Amino acid sequence: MEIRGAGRIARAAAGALRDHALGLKVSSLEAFRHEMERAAETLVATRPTAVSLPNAVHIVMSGISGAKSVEEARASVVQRAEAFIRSSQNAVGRIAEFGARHIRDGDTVLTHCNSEVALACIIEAHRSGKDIEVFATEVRPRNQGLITIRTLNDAGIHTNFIVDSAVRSFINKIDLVIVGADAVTVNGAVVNKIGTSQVAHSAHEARVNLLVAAETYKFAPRTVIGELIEIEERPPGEVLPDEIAGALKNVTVRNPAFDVTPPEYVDLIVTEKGAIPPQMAYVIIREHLGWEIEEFNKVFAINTGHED
Ligand code: RI2
Repeated sequence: MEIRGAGRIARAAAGALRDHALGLKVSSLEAFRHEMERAAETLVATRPTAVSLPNAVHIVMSGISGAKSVEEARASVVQRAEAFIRSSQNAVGRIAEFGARHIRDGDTVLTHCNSEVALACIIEAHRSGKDIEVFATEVRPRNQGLITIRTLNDAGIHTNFIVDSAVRSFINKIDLVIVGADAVTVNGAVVNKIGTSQVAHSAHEARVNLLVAAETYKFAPRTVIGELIEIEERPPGEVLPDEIAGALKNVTVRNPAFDVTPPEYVDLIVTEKGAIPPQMAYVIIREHLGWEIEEFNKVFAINTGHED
């Protein structure tokens, strides 16, 4: 939780692999591959939901198998990691540009949690001279809304800070909801911070459009073969102090960190390749993430132990 936001997590993982590759003192290619794979597994295991993390690791590691020497493998990791970090930063800029076009002068925008790329859209709209107002939620239990309101405050954008349960009370004042994503599945469902699906439900009921700002590496390739996104459940102490919960013998505190918003509640997903309806998520996975169906089969074979 020291690094927050699916994009920053992905960039941090790419940077960690690069640094690890640069520091590895091994003589055989086999040992280099083994050490890098171990590092990749450690990184992927840190957060189960944000698919940007395994996607970034996959992109950085994908040159190792074809390398003929340690130096070639090392150079490939470094080059791919740096290219990923650069393209990830560029993606935020492009999405901000595309997303801002959907925000009109005079709009009131609601956002939930702290998404670098959703905020970039809002800040870009403000920067281009549009007069906008924002409602930002608190985001229990980790209060990421505080980071959001500080960023918006520093950008000079008038912001209303509300508790999560107040969304429906204010939804009729809202023109557009913009959120980020930790993962987008092949059917266009959006996995994002817990509470997003309630926000989306309120917006849908009130006929308020919901826009998701998500880089293409947040789309989840393995959902094509039916794999589900694991929802991280965090320690109950984040919700209720252990000394209080411990005294309540019949109470269980549950703390899922993410939820799933169905595609019917999503109007548009803005990626760096352009804005798409959620139904087009498969095209992003197939054409922009570079995952071939053979690769799904390979992953599937590893997971099940079957060869076909
Ligand atoms: P960006 C965050 O997860 C939030 O759920 C946010 O909406 C999403 O990642 C995308 O964030 P966490 O890391 O990549 O706070 O747009 O658990 O910054």
